Amino acid sequence: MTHSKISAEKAIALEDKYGAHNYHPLPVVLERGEGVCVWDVNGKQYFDFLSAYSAVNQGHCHPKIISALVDQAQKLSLTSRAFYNDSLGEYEKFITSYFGYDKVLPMNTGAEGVETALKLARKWAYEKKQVPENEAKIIVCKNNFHGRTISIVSASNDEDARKNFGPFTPGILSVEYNNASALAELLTDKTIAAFLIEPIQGEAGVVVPDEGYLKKCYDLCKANNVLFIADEIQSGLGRTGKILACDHEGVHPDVLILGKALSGGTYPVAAVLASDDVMLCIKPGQHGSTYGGNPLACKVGIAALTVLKEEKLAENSERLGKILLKELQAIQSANPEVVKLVRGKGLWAAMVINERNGKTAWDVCIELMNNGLLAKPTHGDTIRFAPPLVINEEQLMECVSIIGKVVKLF
Ligand code: IF1
Repeated sequence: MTHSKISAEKAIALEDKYGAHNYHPLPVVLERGEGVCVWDVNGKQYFDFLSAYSAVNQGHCHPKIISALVDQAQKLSLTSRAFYNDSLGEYEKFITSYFGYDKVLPMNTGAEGVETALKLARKWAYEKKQVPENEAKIIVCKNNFHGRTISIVSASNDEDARKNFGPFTPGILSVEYNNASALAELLTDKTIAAFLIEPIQGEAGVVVPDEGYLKKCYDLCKANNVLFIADEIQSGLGRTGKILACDHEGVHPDVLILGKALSGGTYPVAAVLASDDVMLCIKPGQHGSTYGGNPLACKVGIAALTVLKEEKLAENSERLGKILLKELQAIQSANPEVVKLVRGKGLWAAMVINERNGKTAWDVCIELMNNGLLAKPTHGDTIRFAPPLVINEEQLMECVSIIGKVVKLF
């Protein structure tokens, strides 16, 4: 395998000089990915334990997804929705039967999917629930992460996400996560349109709610004629050991938002699924996007979802996720001064680091990188682990031993 021409230093310098400084990446410059692994410009191999924030659940450059992308790219990539095309209807039928919904509204990024769901909820509130115009409210959970647009950060309580981005979108209330009675109190307000929730909070640090919490919230929403909207952009598509995190509690969201691994990390593909009663509130000309539902996205989406089922990736996530959590718990109990706690579901875990002697979760991630494993901290002290769901037990155990070895260095 020939290595890239550009040096790591040069690549970093170019980004620093010509790119917005909206990220602080780990100092590693990647040039190739395959399955669970990525390689940097010097040919060093790493286990990818972030999976591009769960967009690469099917593994890097999955051959079936790539060939779907390449084949379609050589035929027809984009028509816009001004015209029909031969791929969209097939994809819409495929994905709606895959998840059990009447209709899908295809978008591109996750944030667009969330914004679409917010617009659908408001439209439904006015046209079906008879909420007085401009009075519809949407409840979100504290410590959520749903994307970076103005309306989405209006729903955030993260200072970094909000500071100096005001004024904010009105009509958004927040409720404590994992507290169904707090939600019940808010739901008595007849102007509530929807409750938007991450079944497991990703950015907050893989926060798994109590058993039964999701079902309680769903039932409360049903009892109050409020739409239950699940943002499964990160928790979905096998990550937690089921196809959807809501499946652990048998909850079928009124509105389901997908993204990230919906394309296996090859192309921005997002989707909002709902019943006719909700979806048909939006009429021609009231919502859309240039790339939404393009032929490339459709073919890639079908391939990515097919791989998920054919390769039983959710089942693999369930089985190996149990091993991962057990092993991380063993590392925690052997190093309580370094690791405060671990939590997770399926192949999605978080390790909260005790910051001491000036050493932080960032330093642990640098050491993990030096030892061939890539992960990144969130909110300072929490390291998220999310390998591609194609990982096998041998690779997982190799990664666990890297984590154990590195934790001992702190
Ligand atoms: C970044 C975080 C994760 C998401 C959920 C919607 C979106 C995301 C549950 C929006 C996106 C990404 C965004 C990316 C890093 C990553 C992230 F750190 F930002 F918060 F995963 F936790 N709902 N999450 O997780 O989807 O528009 O990005 O396609 O912005 O830094 P998107």
